[in-house]
Amino acid sequence: MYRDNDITALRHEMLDLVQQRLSPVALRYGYSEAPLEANIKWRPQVLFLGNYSSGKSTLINELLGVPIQATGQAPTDDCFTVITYDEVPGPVRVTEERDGRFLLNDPEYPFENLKRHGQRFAAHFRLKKVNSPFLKQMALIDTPGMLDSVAERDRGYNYQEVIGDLAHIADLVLMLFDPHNPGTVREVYSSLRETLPAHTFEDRILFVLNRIDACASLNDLLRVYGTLCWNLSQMTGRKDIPPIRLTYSPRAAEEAGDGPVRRRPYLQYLENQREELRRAIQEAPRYRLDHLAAFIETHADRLALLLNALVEYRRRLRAFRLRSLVRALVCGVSVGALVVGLLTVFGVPLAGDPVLAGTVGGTAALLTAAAWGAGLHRLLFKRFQRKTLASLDQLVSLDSQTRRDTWQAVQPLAVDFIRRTGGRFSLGAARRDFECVRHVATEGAGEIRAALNELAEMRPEEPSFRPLPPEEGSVLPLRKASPENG
Ligand SMILES: Nc1nc2c(ncn2[C@@H]2O[C@H](COP(=O)(O)OP(=O)(O)OP(=O)(O)O)[C@@H](O)[C@H]2O)c(=O)[nH]1
Ligand SMILES: [Mg+2]
Repeated sequence: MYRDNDITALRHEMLDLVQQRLSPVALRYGYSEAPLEANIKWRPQVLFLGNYSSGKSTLINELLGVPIQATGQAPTDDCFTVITYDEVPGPVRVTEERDGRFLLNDPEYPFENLKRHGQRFAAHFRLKKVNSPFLKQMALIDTPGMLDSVAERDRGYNYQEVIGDLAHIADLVLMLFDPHNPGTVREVYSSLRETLPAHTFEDRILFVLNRIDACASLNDLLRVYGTLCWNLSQMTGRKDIPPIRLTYSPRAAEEAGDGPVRRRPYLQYLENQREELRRAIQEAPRYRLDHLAAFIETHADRLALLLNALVEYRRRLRAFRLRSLVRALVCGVSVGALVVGLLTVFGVPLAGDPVLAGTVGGTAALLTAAAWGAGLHRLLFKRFQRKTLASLDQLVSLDSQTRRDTWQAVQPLAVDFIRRTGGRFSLGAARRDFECVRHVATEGAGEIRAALNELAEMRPEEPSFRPLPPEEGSVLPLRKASPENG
């Protein structure tokens, strides 16, 4: 409980940091069109994927303690269902249901980006609120089972893109298989081969071989397990075999026959890893913290490098303008003096009249400077701009592979911003913004990692760090462990 409270408090502090320090800068310099926190501000999410009838909905019902999702042997449910918590007293039940249009348009939810999948998808997207204690810290997303026989157009929306978008914001992705289809379904192949690697990280995916009670014998199970491992290695391209949880639902198995253990004696030698799976799912809020920390580090680093380049560009532009002004003045004064000299040579009696000489020379100087500004300066500015944009890499130091990778992500944004503004942005403000995001990227990231380490050392039931006033200059209002907690 204490630990849960800490996890929630730390999550809010990290979100505040993104909202207050990173987002305004990101919006100001064209780094992002929407506030950065839009996709991460909601609760931790667990995405359930897998082939049809692999037992996704049965597992969800089991976790929640109520049969709120339809289950059945054939492909049963063709909807994406977001299941979230509702603080309503009484027996556990669905307390509210909303359709896809609501979910896609309400800014409280992080699904606005999915609007692009169109009306057909919206009709297959829905929200269920349930007052199950399991949902207090997270939301679950049930998905339509993956199939062999459909083409994208049969579904009416791009299924792979939808699960890609959902996987992108999920903290944990469960991929369920069953003995009838151990990695042999076409849509599973596409999602593991292409979609998931492009939208999430390997360590966020949990593989589950479910319904193992459906195997006829231990030999049969070993054959299924071997097939799944082989298929996974083909699909993921990994040399090692990822851990695969072996599970079954005792209740569904009981309903399917005359008792799984009696029917399948080998099951008594195998641990049903259902409980382990439940514990892994319950860790989703902690995974969310890791993901938020990585999110903050990545974006703070990128923004810092972007601003570093913009500040350097703006400094060079200021120097260029100064040089140009000096040239205009020197040129103006020279032309003014030349005009006075020439008029004197050609017999105009200016020497005796210093006021007239000054007026003529000054006017000539001013006209020359104005002509410089309107003509030559513009030409030179275009050249400066062209040369600087072509060699933008020289504005920042790229002394490590990490910085080179970061630069690759922000270089087009820097070019775009400079082109769009024509260099008309405040150097002072850019410097202040740079210092702000650099502070987050260094001190802030360090504080977050320290807090996460502290949290990782705590046992779930242990009372946690007590709120202390934030330290002077600290980025997060983070707390140190009190001495009693060790
Ligand atoms: N024997 C056995 N049957 C199971 C198990 N888990 C689920 N089932 C049954 O398998 C069938 C399919 O389960 P669902 O939970 O509907 O599967 P799903 O993955 O949600 O299927 P779709 O929604 O169609 O993709 C149902 O009849 C369940 O009762 C299990 O561990 N063992
Ligand atoms: Mg289902």
